Amino acid sequence: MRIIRFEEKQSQNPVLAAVTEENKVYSLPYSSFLEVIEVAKTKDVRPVDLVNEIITQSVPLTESFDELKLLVPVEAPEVWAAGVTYQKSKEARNYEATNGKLDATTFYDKVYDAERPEIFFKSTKERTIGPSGDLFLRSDSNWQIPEPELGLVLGSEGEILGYTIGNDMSCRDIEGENPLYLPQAKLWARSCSIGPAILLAETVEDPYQFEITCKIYRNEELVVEGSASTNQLKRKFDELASFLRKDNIVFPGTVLLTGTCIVPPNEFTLDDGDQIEIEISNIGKLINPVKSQVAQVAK
Ligand code: DO4
Ligand code: MG
Repeated sequence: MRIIRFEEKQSQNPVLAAVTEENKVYSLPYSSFLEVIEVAKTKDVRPVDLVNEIITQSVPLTESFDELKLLVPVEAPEVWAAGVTYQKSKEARNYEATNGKLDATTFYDKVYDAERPEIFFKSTKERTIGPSGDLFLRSDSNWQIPEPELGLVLGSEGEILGYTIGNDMSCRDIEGENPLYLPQAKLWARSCSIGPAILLAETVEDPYQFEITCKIYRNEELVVEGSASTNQLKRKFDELASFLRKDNIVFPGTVLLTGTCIVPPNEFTLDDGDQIEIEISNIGKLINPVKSQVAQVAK
């Protein structure tokens, strides 16, 4: 069972809805994903049971899922991200930090094996965009890529309420130049997208079996394609969430991205007009066009 938000055509108001496995869409009498969680808690039922009860008493929308103008499924007050949680990411970070001339152990090797994971601040509600929104390129970077990641939607205790898709856009040149530049390599306006749906946690049998694919199109031609599975993750999701929670405040609806396992070829950089498609099994496809602010000003 998935939860989405979409913009109602006439009123342009956001509507919360549930999407069944058959792709049928039912609007829900709540204003947000977090309200579903709250009401379920009050009634002492699982969120999926609450949603199923509503669905059995209502009719699906006449519009199909593909016709809806989707919004972020949750207005995450904060987005955090874990890094170097997959072998592939460790290799890519070592490449950019050493210009491909790795000859010693790096701090990326160390963090991959350390007890404490890398967790960094990625985005806020105001900087995060949803399905179909434009992702911006940074104007002072010449080497930018998407990072397709599974996102955990967390409650205030750091508990995993659901799963979504996230794009941790990154500047490999800034990150590789100096690790102290990480916040600038990761965080700028519209450098993070999430969506299109939240898959309720209690409906997922094994979160280490998600298949992730990423496709990048340029002038409608497929220029990058990669796939991976969450079974390649070095850590556990609860472990990542518990480190975020340690001595910290976790605002309900916070999204924790869990690291990238797909890296485009080293010679690739994103360009104005590219389209990024990230798909995760049972969650959906997060599609975003890419815009260079420099190219927009020059036009
Ligand atoms: O240390 C850099 C961040 C790595 C990252 O974002 C990832 O592995 O996904
Ligand atoms: Mg990342």
